Amino acid sequence: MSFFGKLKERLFKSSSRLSDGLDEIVADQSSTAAVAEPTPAAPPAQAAPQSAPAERPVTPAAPAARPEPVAVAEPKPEPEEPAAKPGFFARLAGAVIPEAEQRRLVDDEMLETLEDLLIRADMGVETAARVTANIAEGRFGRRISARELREALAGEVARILEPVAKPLPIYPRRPQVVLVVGVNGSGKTTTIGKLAAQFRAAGKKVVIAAGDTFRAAAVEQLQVWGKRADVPVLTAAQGSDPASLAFDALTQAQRDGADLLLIDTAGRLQNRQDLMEELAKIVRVLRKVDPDAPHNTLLVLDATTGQNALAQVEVFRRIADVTGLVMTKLDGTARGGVLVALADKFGLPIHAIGVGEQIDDLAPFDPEDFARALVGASD
Ligand SMILES: Nc1nc2c(ncn2[C@@H]2O[C@H](COP(=O)(O)OP(=O)(O)OP(=O)(O)O)[C@@H](O)[C@H]2O)c(=O)[nH]1
Ligand SMILES: [Mg+2]
Repeated sequence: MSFFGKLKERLFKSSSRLSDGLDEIVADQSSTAAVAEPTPAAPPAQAAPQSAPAERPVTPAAPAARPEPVAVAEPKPEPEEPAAKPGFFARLAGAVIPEAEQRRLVDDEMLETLEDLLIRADMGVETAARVTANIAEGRFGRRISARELREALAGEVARILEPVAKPLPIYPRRPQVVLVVGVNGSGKTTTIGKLAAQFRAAGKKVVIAAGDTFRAAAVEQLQVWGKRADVPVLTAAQGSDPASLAFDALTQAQRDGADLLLIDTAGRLQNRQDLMEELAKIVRVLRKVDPDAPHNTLLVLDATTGQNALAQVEVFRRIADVTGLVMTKLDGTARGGVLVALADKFGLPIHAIGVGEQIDDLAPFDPEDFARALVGASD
């Protein structure tokens, strides 16, 4: 399967939520404004078409016996309106009438529904408003199909993501020190294992430092990944100072002529001041060996935390001078839109995304593929 296919399949929850929502917006002809105007003659003025004539559904009466499409893994968010409304039948009709035939007037009501949908997809209030305004531009007062809406949205999302999609840069300087930070369980250790395997496969000499000295299990977990990736894992006694392990690891990596040193750290909640100070200490100690280290500080974010990811970026950026993001667990969450909010708000590079627990489930971040997968657009 192409990576796009895999991404789309993995992002199923996010894209099905958004995609279904887009279909519903267009199929919902209950609005008085959703009138069949023969041609999109209306000027793109922001004045709402108050004088819109009475409702005239575009779609013929639906064969109501048709079941709803089944490809929905979770309850659809239906906040505003009761189910038994003209839009409901229009939606049923959507199952039999080709998508291209259904069009919906882009008016204030439609745009408001779209904005709500984007907020529910975790894009954040500001980003959702901006995206909606951009979609309105040049389309207001015109009639749009679900496919066109999906394409327009994919375009807007890709435009936001484009500037931040950057693979982890590799510098000529050796060893390049990559410090990996994040809250508990965000996927740091797994991401290190995946990165190690990929860089190893690309011919780099990689060393991992098991900087999470709190949990014995953390070291074992990293050793398993090290074995899978065929990369040595440097460890220290449980409970020992992670900064001193980082120091030793960098000295050894220099001695061994390693290309990359990946340093795992313990998960730390952003409100634990002591743990945050420990992180700052790791950085200070690394700089004693190499004033430019760490060359990259990756913040690993769990997509399932939704909007909380934004707060995590703010705190970690203050403490650890974050240079880039990795977002994990985009499979199995309906909150993939948070990545758009992150890109829009911080502009930090997004190096990779995690779409599963296996070694090859870390992919470079391709903005166009991601945008299309997120909104459920076709390949
Ligand atoms: N579905 C899915 N699971 C993931 C992904 N990345 C990590 N995980 C899982 O998330 C859980 C936590 O991952 P870890 O890598 O241990 O997270 P961590 O940040 O090192 O956790 P702590 O060291 O406890 O702070 C594990 O069960 C991983 O298998 C991903 O992209 N998709
Ligand atoms: Mg860990």
